[in-house]
Amino acid sequence: MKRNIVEKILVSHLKEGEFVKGREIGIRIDQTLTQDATGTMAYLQFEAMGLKEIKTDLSVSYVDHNTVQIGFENADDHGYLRSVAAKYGVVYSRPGNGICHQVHLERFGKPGATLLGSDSHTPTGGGIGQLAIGAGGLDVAVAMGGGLFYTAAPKIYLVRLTGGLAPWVTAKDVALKLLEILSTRGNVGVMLEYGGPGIKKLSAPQRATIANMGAEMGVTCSVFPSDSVTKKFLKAQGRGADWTGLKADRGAKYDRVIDLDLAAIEPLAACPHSPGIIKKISELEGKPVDQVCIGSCTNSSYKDLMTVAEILKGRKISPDVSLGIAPGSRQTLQMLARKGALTAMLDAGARLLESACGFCIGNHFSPGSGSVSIRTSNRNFEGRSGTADAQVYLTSPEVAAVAALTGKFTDPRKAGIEYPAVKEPAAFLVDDSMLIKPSAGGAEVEILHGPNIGEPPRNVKMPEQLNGVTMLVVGDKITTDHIMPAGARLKYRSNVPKYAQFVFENVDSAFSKRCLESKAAGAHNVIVAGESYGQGSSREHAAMCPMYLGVKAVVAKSFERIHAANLLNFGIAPLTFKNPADYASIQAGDRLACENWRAATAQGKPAILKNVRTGASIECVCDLSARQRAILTAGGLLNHTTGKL
Ligand code: MIC
Ligand code: SF4
Repeated sequence: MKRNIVEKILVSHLKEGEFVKGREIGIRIDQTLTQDATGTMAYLQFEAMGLKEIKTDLSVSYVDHNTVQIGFENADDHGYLRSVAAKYGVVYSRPGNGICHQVHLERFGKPGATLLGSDSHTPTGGGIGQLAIGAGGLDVAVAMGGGLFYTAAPKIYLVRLTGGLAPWVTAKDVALKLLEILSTRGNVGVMLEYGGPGIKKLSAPQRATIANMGAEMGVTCSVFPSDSVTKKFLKAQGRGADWTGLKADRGAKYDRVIDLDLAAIEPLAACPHSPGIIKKISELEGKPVDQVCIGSCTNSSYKDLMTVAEILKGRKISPDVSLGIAPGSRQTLQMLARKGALTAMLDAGARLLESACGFCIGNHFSPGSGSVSIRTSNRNFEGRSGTADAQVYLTSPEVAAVAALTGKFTDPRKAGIEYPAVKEPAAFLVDDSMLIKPSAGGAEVEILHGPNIGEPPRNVKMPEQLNGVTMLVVGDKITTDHIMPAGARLKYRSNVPKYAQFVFENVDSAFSKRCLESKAAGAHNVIVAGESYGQGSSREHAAMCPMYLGVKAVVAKSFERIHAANLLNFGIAPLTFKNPADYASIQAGDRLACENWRAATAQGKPAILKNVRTGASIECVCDLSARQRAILTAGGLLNHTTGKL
């Protein structure tokens, strides 16, 4: 049988189910990654399930999100993560070592292997032919304990690239172009595979940039073939032995083919407030810019930042612009330092930021009120930068660097700057001293629990009947940043009762209090939403904290993949309207009752919600596998899995 790359990897890891499109399959996970903001809960849940050691080939715990360390909470989390890693056999990447996806690509990713990460941009690893998937922390904890990862056998689209990129046009522009084609919704259950003659001209980090932003399209993952380009990259990382070739069989089938001529792409930008609102830079030309941030897991590899340094070299940034640069990894930073590139950046007026997520998650470097910020990251959701009314645009590092010089959106092809011819290095600087490998005697390690680190909350079994009250009605494309803000609130990730105070903080600041009162009165809280609920991050707190607030169901027109899985993992039913027009008939405060609630969800039957105010019966679908229904009725995956692995 002729197989494409995605099928080859899935089939070679298949442990449960039949490989039939749309059916649930269980696959073995070879590698996992966690980052600190999702990691503390993932390891607390790992412990709560009674697991004693990891069963994967490799698990790595990165510290990259919460590194600002205002107060004791972040450093306490780092201490917990470091001790728990030593105890259970996990590699610990110290704060300062870089952003998980960039470091994993450099030091650990392997073509043909599966990687599950508690971060939505885990698919970055697809740049070197890894089947890399983002998931909630609890799914990652289960995979670390040897449990399977379940997903629907996907629809597989081929993106066939032809031609080559013109000077000043970059991998970021390819990702933005694909966002224009595929948009940020409607791609649940899709895995992207890249092919065609155009890929030969894309380096491994360029491919990783493209794979990274598949997360914004809502696809499960994006995979490139593993070829001579991949081999060269791994060799340059001193990891030639990790290479294996991987390509689609001639004549392999796809559900859809998207043809893209690289030569026809222009420098692009995603405009406020969605990665899917794409314009040409030439259309934005002249618009004043207040802030430029270069970095993040999308665009801060060695070549990205060397190119930025070359653009800045011998020039000064505009007096009206604040420029921050965060190299994606310590490897990149050390190489920039040795090459004198940091000098060029600092001389131009750049502010050097830590090798971490930082500005991307609104953890610092928030722009001024109403100001325009150009960022090389992957998400520009409203308020994510930490400034509610900032206008955030996403571009390539090249466009960002030129704008920092001119103080306005500038088509880089017309800026009078020669395109810097930076090459990928033949050998990267390899210094793994900030990766702490577990040693023997883990059982003796004492786990450090700071006062901000609580127990993971457990849900109760699904109630027999739903005594629902609509706590909130929201529209389309609600992101997990709307549901569970990060930024300044990020430090409460290990303290659910505290973090739960901020659920929907920027949408309806009374939400949390109202939910707790309603829960105390014995009601079951319900959220009603439009299309594509739960876009963006993998943060399971966007389900865990609503669970803590007594939310039992979210009724939406449609859901995004990771968030729907997280809702289920915490015993919240992700229901879709049979008739989307019913959405408009529900108001905040409406009582939604369902008599056969547990039976309906347990048996996969439609749930009929009776709106007590209008008398209408609203048919909702809960399209789940038998395994998922068992998780839901148990009140979530923690209850369902404890004692079973
Ligand atoms: C993000 O980019 O939104 C994050 C912060 O990396 C999240 C993870 C988190 O919320 O901790 C993600 O992408 O999954
Ligand atoms: Fe970090 Fe931003 Fe990447 Fe998320 S998207 S992992 S916050 S750099």
